[in-house]
Amino acid sequence: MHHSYWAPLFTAALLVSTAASAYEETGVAHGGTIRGRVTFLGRPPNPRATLVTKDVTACGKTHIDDAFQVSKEGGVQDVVVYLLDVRSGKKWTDTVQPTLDQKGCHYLPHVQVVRDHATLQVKSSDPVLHNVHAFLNGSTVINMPVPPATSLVLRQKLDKPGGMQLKCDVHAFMRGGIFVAASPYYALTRADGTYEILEVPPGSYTIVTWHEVGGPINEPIEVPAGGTVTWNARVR
Ligand SMILES: [Cu+2]
Repeated sequence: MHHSYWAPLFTAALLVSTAASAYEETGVAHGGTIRGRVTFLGRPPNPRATLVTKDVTACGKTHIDDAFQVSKEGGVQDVVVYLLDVRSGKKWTDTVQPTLDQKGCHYLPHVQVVRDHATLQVKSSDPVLHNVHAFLNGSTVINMPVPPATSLVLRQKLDKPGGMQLKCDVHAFMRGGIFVAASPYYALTRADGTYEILEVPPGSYTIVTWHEVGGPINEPIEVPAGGTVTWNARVR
């Protein structure tokens, strides 16, 4: 019988696709909102200046450390606030072709969130060699030299969810971050540290922060149907 021969194969394929469990856009009824503000815990550090000894024409003579962007009122910019393990809900609204540029020996944007399985376009606006060295939990996941050719666009598929720290091996002071999101339930804090996550299916979640050097924070949160919940965090 053909059926009994093929059935185990189909079952195996089904198990594999279930285990991968990609995010599903199902729509949301009576979604809730999470909003709040991330502030610096304690006294914000004075931005460190590094003396540049190489490629000064492109990089400038000093490089101001841009890991922590803290506003006068203590708000921290570029913190990713996200919900853990959300399998279905609202539609993705992120850009399909995220870009990482290298300009004046800075990664631009300094921190960005991209959707899982997106293809990152890597380019350089500088006349010097750069390198995109990305670490996820301390391990190298990308190590890509970027030659000084402004028309060149390199492509890198991103398929490991989580926050990656970026570092240029040519200019050790060049740092940045890319967060690969497994669901669209994330926000990147604004200059004043505020953020909001919309259209959350009502229920219990774990809310998490990721910052290129600070945190992380991890807490339970309850999102009411059609309502708003405030969640503030302090990072350092
Ligand atoms: Cu560089």
